[in-house]
Amino acid sequence: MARGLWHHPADATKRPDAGPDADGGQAMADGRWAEASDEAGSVTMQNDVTREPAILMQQEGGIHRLTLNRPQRLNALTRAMLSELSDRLADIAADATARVLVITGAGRAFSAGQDLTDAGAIEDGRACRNTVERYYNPVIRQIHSLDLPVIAGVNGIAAGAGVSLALACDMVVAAESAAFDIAFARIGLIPDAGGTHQLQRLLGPARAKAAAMLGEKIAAPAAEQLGLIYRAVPDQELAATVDALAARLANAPTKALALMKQAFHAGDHHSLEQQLALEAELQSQAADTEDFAEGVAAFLAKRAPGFKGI
Ligand code: T3D
Repeated sequence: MARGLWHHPADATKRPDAGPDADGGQAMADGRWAEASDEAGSVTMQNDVTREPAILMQQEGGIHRLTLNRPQRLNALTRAMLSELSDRLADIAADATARVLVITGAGRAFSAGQDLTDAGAIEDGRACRNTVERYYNPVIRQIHSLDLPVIAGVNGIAAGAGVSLALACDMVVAAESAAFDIAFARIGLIPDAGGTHQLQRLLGPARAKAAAMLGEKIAAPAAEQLGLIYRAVPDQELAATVDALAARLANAPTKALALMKQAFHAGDHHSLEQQLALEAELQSQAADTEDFAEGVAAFLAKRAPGFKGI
């Protein structure tokens, strides 16, 4: 695996326009992030005393990496961060060279979910609806519809919407010491950002309802056993495991993977007949790619394929 993708966030490539001076933000003395919102609830990107962006973006060899970067708050999600995340996801969607995306967290957490101090985000039902509809749902839809595989590298605790964010990804690999904290009930909310959808689909309704209603914290090894995530690995192996997966996927037939993703998502609500029809359509698209021609040619020539993602 090429170096760099698991470097300390401070090493990451930074957008020159993401700093506090670029958007009028104010660093707060205690290191928290300041935010500014207009009457309609829109939020401008701000910064903290580290003067780093809330979302770090790195790219190398078709592998994109987004790091939630607010470790002093366990990467709790503000509307500013979600806006930034949405912008970065749009950048990746527009990048024809992108082959795989890794999402992870800086510090000891993946994400503690909604920042409960984000003024204006959760005051009442109206604010919550606005936060969910304008900030969370677009990000979940973007990950869902991204035409490439998305890996969540869950480096530590994921709580509330942090769980939903991880589960929106195509493959979740977690450090063994990480946990998935279905925290919503503890503060009187329901799982959102696709949480009810993913938990029910992955755990089954009986287990999902109990986990949500009891506010269970599911340790990563148990999450793997339950089928909630792909793999739990020893903490010291997380970086290498995610890097190896990303490298492998970056050399895979990306278009076929994107079509698979589409088929699996549709399979959530399709009958067998609908799914058979969809598979026929998507297979015809896969068969028209250069990578399919390369895959067959490589097989017949008894050599490794060189997929280009086209
Ligand atoms: O509008 C909407 O509907 C919004 C959408 C909501 C979806 C949600 O995500 S609701 C769920 C929100 N999340 C939570 O309720 C989890 C809250 N956090 C925790 O329960 C615990 O922090 C953890 C179990 C995640 C970790 O515990 P621990 O003991 O390892 O760490 P800690 O000491 O609690 O947290 C460290 C710091 O992070 C601490 O700050 P301090 O005291 O050092 O200044 C803590 O306040 C801060 N922090 C942790 N989570 C959040 C947070 N600050 C703001 N918001 C948080 N969610």
